Amino acid sequence: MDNFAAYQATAYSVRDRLIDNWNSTQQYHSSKDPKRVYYLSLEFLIGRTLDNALLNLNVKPNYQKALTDVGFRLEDFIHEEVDAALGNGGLGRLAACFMDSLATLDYPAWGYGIRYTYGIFQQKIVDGYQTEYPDYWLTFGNPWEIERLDVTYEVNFRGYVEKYTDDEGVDRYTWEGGEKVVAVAYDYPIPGFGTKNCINIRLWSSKPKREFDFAQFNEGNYDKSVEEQKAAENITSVLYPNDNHLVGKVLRLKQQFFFVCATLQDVIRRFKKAARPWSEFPEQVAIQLNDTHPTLGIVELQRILVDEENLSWDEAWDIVTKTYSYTNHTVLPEALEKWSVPLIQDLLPRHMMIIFDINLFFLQEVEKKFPNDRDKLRRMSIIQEGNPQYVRMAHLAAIGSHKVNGVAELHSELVRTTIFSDFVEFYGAEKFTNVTNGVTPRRWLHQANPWLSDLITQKLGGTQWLKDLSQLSKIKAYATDAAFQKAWMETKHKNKVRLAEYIKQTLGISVNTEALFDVQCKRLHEYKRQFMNILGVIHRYERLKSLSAAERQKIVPHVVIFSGKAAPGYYIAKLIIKLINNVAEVINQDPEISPYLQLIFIPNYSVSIAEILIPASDISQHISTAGTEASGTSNMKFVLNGGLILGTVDGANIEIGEEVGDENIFFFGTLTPQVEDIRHEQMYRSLTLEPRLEKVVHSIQNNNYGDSIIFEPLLATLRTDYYLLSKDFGPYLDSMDKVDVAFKDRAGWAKKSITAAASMGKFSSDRSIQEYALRIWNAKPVTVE
Ligand code: 26W
Repeated sequence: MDNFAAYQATAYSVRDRLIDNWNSTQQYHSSKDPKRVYYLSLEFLIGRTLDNALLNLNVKPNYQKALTDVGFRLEDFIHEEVDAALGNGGLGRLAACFMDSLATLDYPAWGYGIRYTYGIFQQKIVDGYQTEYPDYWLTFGNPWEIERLDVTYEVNFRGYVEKYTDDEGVDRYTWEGGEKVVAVAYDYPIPGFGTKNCINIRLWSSKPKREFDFAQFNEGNYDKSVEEQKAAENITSVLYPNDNHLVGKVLRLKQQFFFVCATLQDVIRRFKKAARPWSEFPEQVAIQLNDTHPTLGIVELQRILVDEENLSWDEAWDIVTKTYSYTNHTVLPEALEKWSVPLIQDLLPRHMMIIFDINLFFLQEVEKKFPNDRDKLRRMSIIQEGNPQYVRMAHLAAIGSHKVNGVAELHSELVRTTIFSDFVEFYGAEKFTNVTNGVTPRRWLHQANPWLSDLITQKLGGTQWLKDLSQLSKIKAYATDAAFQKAWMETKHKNKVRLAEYIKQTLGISVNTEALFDVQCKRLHEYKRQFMNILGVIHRYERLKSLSAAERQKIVPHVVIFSGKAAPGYYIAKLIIKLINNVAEVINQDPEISPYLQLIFIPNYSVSIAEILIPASDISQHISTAGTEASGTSNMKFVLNGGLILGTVDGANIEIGEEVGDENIFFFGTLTPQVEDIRHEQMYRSLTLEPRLEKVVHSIQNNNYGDSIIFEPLLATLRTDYYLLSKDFGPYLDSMDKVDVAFKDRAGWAKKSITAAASMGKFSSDRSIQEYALRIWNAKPVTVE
């Protein structure tokens, strides 16, 4: 039996245990019929399951022993599992962390999403450039899903609307005709840590209604006979690889409707098992929209209640708005979803009518409250006027929900004061709230960093901290204890060695594990400023070159590591990857400098790579232009693993700073309120670059890092410098120097690392989920007996 077979055998055995708990949980919930929480997300970035399931079920040692008895080692084959990578980045991974917390905290919750045949593309680097390959993750089957051929629903597209008058003389509409496809459920059991509760992520896959058009086939039209089948399967084929950038493709809109339509039928079927009146629906059901992507669910529920269940418009709308709540994850204008009216009209004619009605009734209320303010009506309308008109999904989501939340304090404030300022005035401030993101300590410490997890468990005398992360603060008492510092830094070193082995294996480069490991891994985006980081690396390299051998000895050696994918159509982001790789080529082949500086781009960033990278970092960079990164969640994972942050005053960095204390985080850069003013200034005078930046740019233009002509479009972005690289470059380099000074003091660094990690209790996703449950869902835990 080879490693892959051993993995599969183990996985199928663990799957049986999961299914046991999952069945008990479902039965228990059915008997109690509590209020359910439904988390609707177009993305779930789960990663691997085997290790996570073994740890959450608390059976890892038993499995290890049993495997040893038959001549296998778990560590040898655990990496055989392919990641479930059904997400782009932060939003998708947050959904996965939330499912772990919902299960662990005993909530009767469901995740709903799409079972994409192809997850996020695989990235390979060819000649320094990103190239994309399909992520066909289901080739060898998937032990972690249960195909539910017994759970299927029809989903309709196109067709037409018919009007009739009901017995009470009310105008009613029905959606007729159209093209039907079938949604098939695939269930993913999600075990809680230290509980029997095992919840479910239900992912939908599209299938044709009829496998085959026999009439066409018999007439010899073989292509035509399978056309319908292919079109139906296409809907759930591929995850759209754009993060924080809208690309308005029809197929994406089809995915969104397909998903919410199947989900609502499933939710309503469960609700109808008990013969409750519709008015009780919001007491039994809370639906959370993970960004605007599932917003059509608001319209679809209204349609079902009015057209199919014959409720009055007002009764229905009351139920809808009490049921839904919406999380905003970005205020970047290019990421706010808009769909053209003709497109929706064609695909979902009845829904387009309902959106117009929702808008009409809403604007009537606005007009009542703020009479004669045409401009306000125009700004607040769901419909953006123009040719064509557009539907603003964020407005629809906010109007159709009882709560709207941002994902970190600063971001929620920006939500209130920028994109929804008129809405705050209209609804009152209470509708707009904050729930700061969190991460699950089970995956991001216990699983990813077993050495550190064991050390903490030893010190705290048990694993209770994994269910109550605030208990971590007890290790602050040992922050200056020399023996504890030593043990702590030894785990960091082991993790650096583990990462170095991975780098050696995949890239053939040996990195210096005594160096400071400086990591930036996240989606490539101009607002995240990987460009500023690589320009800083060039600056460091050229300064090292200018030093004498003796002077170099005093410099803290750095291993700089980048990882991340660029959206395939995002040209500038792809150029940044190319520049990083070109610079790496020069630095790593310079034997004079390599002892002091190495530069690594790890291809194909994924959850599994993050699990190796994060525990190994000394410093990680979270350097977005202030006001652009809604929260960030990897920042939390790094600090939880004893890494420190070099970051801007943005997103959750700010709250991390509040918890760990100013001396344990390296902040720099322009503050949010100044960003707009600086942009404005920069528009009216031609920009002179910060001198050290200017020098670096010249060096690139002098072809020191390959033929510079390919980088022209990238360098040109510095002329308008929308993301303020030039403004922040000096302070950025200066705080990097402060990092180096701090790193030289080994005991001082250990103290910072321990204190910072011990201060991270707030950033457990358990805390986030408890806030949602209490303040948004009004849902209570149910202990499965
Ligand atoms: C329609 C195109 C599109 C696709 C994805 C627009 C926006 C998105 C996501 C909302 C982008 C995203 O993942 N946002 C990230 O959400 C994380 C979880 O809240 C935050 O931590 C990140 O700061 C935010 O960028």
